Parts: sequence; structure tokens; C-alpha cells
Amino acid sequence: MAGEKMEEWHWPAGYDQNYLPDPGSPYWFPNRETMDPQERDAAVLERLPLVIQHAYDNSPFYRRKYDAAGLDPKDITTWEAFEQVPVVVKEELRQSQVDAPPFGDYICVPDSEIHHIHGTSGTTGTPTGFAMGRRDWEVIADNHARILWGMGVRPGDTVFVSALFSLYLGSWGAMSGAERLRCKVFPYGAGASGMTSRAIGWLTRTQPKAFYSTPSYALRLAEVAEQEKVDPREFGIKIMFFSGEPGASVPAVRNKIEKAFDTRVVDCGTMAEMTPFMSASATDGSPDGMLLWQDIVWHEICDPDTYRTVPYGDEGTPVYTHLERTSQPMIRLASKDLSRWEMKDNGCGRTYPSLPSGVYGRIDDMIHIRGENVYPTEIDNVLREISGYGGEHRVLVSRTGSMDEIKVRAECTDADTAEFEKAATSGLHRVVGLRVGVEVVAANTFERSEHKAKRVIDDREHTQKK
Ligand code: 8LH
Repeated sequence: MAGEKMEEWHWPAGYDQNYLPDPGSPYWFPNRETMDPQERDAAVLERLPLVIQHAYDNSPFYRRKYDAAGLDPKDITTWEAFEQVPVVVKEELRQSQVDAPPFGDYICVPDSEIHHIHGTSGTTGTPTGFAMGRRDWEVIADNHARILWGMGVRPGDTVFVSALFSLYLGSWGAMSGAERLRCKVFPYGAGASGMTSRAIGWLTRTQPKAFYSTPSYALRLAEVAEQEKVDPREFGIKIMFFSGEPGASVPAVRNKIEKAFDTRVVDCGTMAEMTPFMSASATDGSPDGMLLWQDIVWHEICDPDTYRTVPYGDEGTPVYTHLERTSQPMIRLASKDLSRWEMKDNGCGRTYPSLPSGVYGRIDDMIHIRGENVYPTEIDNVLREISGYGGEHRVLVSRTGSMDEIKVRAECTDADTAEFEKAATSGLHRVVGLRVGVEVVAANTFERSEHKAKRVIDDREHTQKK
């Protein structure tokens, strides 16, 4: 049996709710985190058929899918066999929830076990419902507590959760982990009118050690503090952990937040379906990008066409598999995001693979223009490094005849706008590889996002016939 050395490694998962590590230990579970990765992988390979069997036995969704593929969960005993397990895509989950409302026919626990219901806002399609089992919620909290410990959060620390507490799982997941870690949690929330301004008073009063939000929200908070003549460094925040969108691993965004708050930025996050979504997360000893905590969720980086794992060093799309969830377990969920993975010394002793540049963005958001692939995060990074940048921009993509055009409207403070325009034009040309038109607009022209930013307006379908 592989996994004998791994702390509390059993199926179904369950953790001693009174456990806390030795206060001097950098690790929550020293063996699980620092063991030989091949031994860990062998233990995961023993776990996978159990999770797949559970899904097959308890959900018509997975039974249909695997019967159609001629797949028997008992045969998933090699990595080659696992890579042939068909991926799950979000559209299938949405359809399943339309056909079998409200949670779809992939809910694998009895109704009496459901402890939390969550949902998405549905801004990019039909909303998705999440049903979390009681036992799963406890396990999720334990996993997140363990990862927060790895970031340097400790019992008794104040954790300020400043993200939406309605249709966003991020806040709930962060809160549950901090509670399990015996922190003092402030579920402050976000999104209601005047809340950002009031957050400044609460942050000054509570002096939290750790703070959670989206990167966009932290940038907004820094701006509002500046308008109100408060220095965000006075909040005393030591750790700012972010998820939900790219930013914490975008160098200029990260630097801006670290400088404004005099803090340490930590990137984390996969997808709401994959809660415990903090399974991809940096640590205090390995601050860049994210580590893939492979004994919580199995992360693969795959070729987006074949869904076969790409070698370390290569780019691809993250595909996720739960190892501990029993309610709505996801087996090879295709994220449709983009990233690159590596297996290197992480500096913190944990032997997990990593995403050194985090998750860059969604495949759908990548702009394909005149033979180039442009990531919106690259544009963000260029602009934020130029002095005089006003804090927001929009990327406009259009088509005239057969010619695609890309233009950036960027805010500039009262600095020299001609200088700013020149620096932005040449910086964007260098990084994007194309001539990008730059239009300078006044600071505060664009609405700020207090959740996830959306900056690209691709109008090519509408402008095609001109
Ligand atoms: C990210 C990141 C990240 C998420 N870097 N892109 O916050 C985690 C969970 C709760 C979440 O945001 O789930 P949701 O709303 O389903 O969105 C998932 C997408 O958000 C994911 O596919 C990514 O595109 C993005 N995302 N965390 C970059 N750290």
C-alpha cells in the first residue's frame, strides 16, 4: 500500500478536527507535503479508482459518461489509463443541472448529507449550483486551513475576508479554512454600496494579519484609500492571498499591491467546482506562482486538444480531479485556462509541482490577432509598469474589412500624457509583437471592478461587415 506514511490518508477522507501542527512546524502534514513525489503519486494512483468508482456508483451522469466510453473504474490502475478518462466540461454540468435541477445528476451523496448550497452569478451563462456534503465541508475547511498554514497564517490571527459573500464560493472557502485554523475571521464581504470606503475604517481598527479578496478588489481598495488620504500600509496586513482571476502572479500587479500595502502577496485558486479551490497555492517559503498540492486535488496540465498531460516545462490547460470530495466530485474537469507547470525545488521543502507564473487566463480570453496570441494579462503588466498609468484600461479588438485591429484605451494621471502614450505604444509593441493603438484617457474614466475585472471588448463579430 502506497501512502502509509501520509498523515490521515484514507478514503472517504476525514480529519481530526482538533488537530493542529507543532507551532514551530512550517508544515501542517510534514510527510504528505515533503515526501518523495513518486511515492505520493503512487498513493494518488491508488486513490483515483476509488473516487471514480464512487462517482460511477452514485451518479447517472458519470455512469452514462463512462459506459459510453467503455470505461470500468476498476481498470484505472495506470496513469495511461487515467489520461484516457474523458474530461468533464462545464457545459455538461450545466446541462445536467437543467435536466436534473437543481444540482444535476452528478450529486453523489444523499440529500440529507447536503450542508451548504452555493451558486454562481451566471454572468457567463446559466448559473451553476453547488451542493456540498457535510463531511466534505469539514474536509474542505481542513484542506484550506492546511494551505493557509503554509502561507504563514496561524491560530489567533485575524483574517479579513473582503470578497462577495453571495454568489461566490471564494469567500466561503477562505472563511471555512481560517475558521478551522482557529483564526479570528471577519467575513466582511464586498459589493454593496459604500463598502470599500467603510473597509478602510475596519481594516484600520482590526489590523488583520491576513486579507483575502480578488486582486482587482485590492487595487481598488488602494485607490480608495489614497482618495481618502489613508496610507494602506497602516492596515498592518502581512499576508494578502488572492484568487478568482489572474493578478497575484502578474509581476506589475503583484508589485503594486505589495508596495501599496507593504505586504506579501500569495496567489491561489482553481475553480468553484473544484473546492477546496486553494489546492493550487503559493507558500511563505515559495512565494511565486502556485504549488499544486497533489494529495488534495490531482492537477494535470494538458494539451487543450487531446487532454493528454504535457511534460513539465510545457504550457497547457489545467485539468483537475478531486481526491477527497464525495459530493459533486469532479473527475478530470477541464478548466479551459492556460498555465505552464514545472517540477523544481520549491524552496519551502514541499515536493509539489508548480505553476511558476500562475494561471495566465482563460483560453477564450486570449486574443488571437494577426497570427499572434495576446494575453490580456501581458497588456495589464506593460501598462502598470509605466509611470503615469491611471489604474484602468480597456482593450478593444475590431475588424475593418479583413483587417483585425487592436487598440488600448488607457487611463493616465496628470503626468505627461504624450510621454505616457509613447511609452505605452513602444512597451505594448515589444511585448505583444504587434502595433497596438494607444488612446490616452483621463484617470477614473473606467468603472473599477470589486470582483473580477473584465477589460477586453472584442467586437470583431459586429464590426466584420464594415
Ligand atoms: C484564476 C485564479 C488565479 C481563479 N489566477 N485565474 O477563486 C477560486 C474560485 C472560487 C473561483 O474563482 O472560482 P470560479 O468563480 O469558478 O472561477 C474560476 C476561474 O477563475 C478559473 O477558471 C480561472 O479562470 C479564474 N481564476 N483563480 C488566475 N489564482
